[in-house]
Amino acid sequence: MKTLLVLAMVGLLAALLGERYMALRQRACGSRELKPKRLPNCHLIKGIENGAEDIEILPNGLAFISAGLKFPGLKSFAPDKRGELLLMDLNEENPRPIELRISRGFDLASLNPHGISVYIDKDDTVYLFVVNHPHYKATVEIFRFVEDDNSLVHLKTITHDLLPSVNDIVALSPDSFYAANDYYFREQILKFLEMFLGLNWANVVYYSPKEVKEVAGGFYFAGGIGISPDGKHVYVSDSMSHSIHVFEKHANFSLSPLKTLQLDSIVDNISIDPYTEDIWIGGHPNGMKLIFYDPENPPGSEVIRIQNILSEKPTVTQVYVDDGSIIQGSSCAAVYDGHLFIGTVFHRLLHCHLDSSSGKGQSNQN
Ligand SMILES: *[C@@H]1O[C@H](CO)[C@@H](O)[C@H](O)[C@H]1NC(C)=O
Ligand SMILES: CC(=O)N[C@H]1CO[C@H](CO)[C@@H](O)[C@@H]1O
Repeated sequence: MKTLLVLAMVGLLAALLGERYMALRQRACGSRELKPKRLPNCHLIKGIENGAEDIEILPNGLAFISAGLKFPGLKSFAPDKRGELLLMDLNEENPRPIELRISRGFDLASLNPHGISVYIDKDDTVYLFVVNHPHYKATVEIFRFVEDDNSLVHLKTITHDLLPSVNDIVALSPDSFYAANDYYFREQILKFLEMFLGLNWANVVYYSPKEVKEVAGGFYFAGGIGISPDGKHVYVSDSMSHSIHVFEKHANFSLSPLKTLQLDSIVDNISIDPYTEDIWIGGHPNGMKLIFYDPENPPGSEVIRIQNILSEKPTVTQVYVDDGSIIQGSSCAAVYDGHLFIGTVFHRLLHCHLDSSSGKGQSNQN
């Protein structure tokens, strides 16, 4: 009798795990076959060989890039090299990245930058906020950018119980921000369990020196966050439910959900064109290929543009698709003055010239 009971329980557990595994595959896969959709004028930027995970572009065309991310379970072509923060002047004909110098006192050897965000003060001081994973922990580093000598002065390191697994941030002032946690848990094993069981416990947290609070929750994996140019709306990408969530931002920094846009890709980082207000997203067409890296069958890249997200019928356009033969594992897409930059988790950075027709054709409503 006891044996029977144990067998029944093992069977039940196996069935449960099997079901969870199939559900995880469903979430991580994005089952589509990729039809490449390339742009005519693209080239890979020299000097970026192991990731350009996030890109932030200043109004004057200077771009910050976080490079060399190392993350448990993700490929790295240079596992022993520390991460870097790069600067690139997009006004140049052939922009080249240079490494930003970081002030003494900051533990450079443990730099492992992830999402980044910029805040520009009234007096034009530029603050660079960097999600960092020193020894795979999660911190937010705040730097002041000194343009005269392309350096960063480290101002502070922020850690908090409500910032267990920060992935991306939006800077709101010189010392406050929204942070997207991709997991609820801090420890790797519990994160794995959270992902495996498909718990939607990831959240968005508002941080300031005076107040720290959860402002949105219920995400499977909050992988990207962005704010509208007028500061009234906040966008969160939930990579594992393939959706973009739109929130209204209140004066007290609370967020109320407005709508959710369902897409067909593992949406990652969000970037917003300050002029058109279009939302640009780098996505992973197949998450399994990202996790189980095979150079013979690499993960592809996809760039999606959303126009008029607040309207009843937003226009969703697949602007660029590659099967991985050119660029692998796109994590972000940012535009500046007719140029599109496609960054990746561990691969390279692609620079494309957008002409007036690019991206406008073949829009598919979603
Ligand atoms: C924040 O402001 C919104 C809108 O005014 C309000 O509905 C909400 O209750 C406020 N939240 C807190 C925590 O004060
Ligand atoms: C800036 C940001 O949202 N970071 C995300 C960009 O892409 C990588 C790769 O998946 C994610 O891990 C980060 O979440």
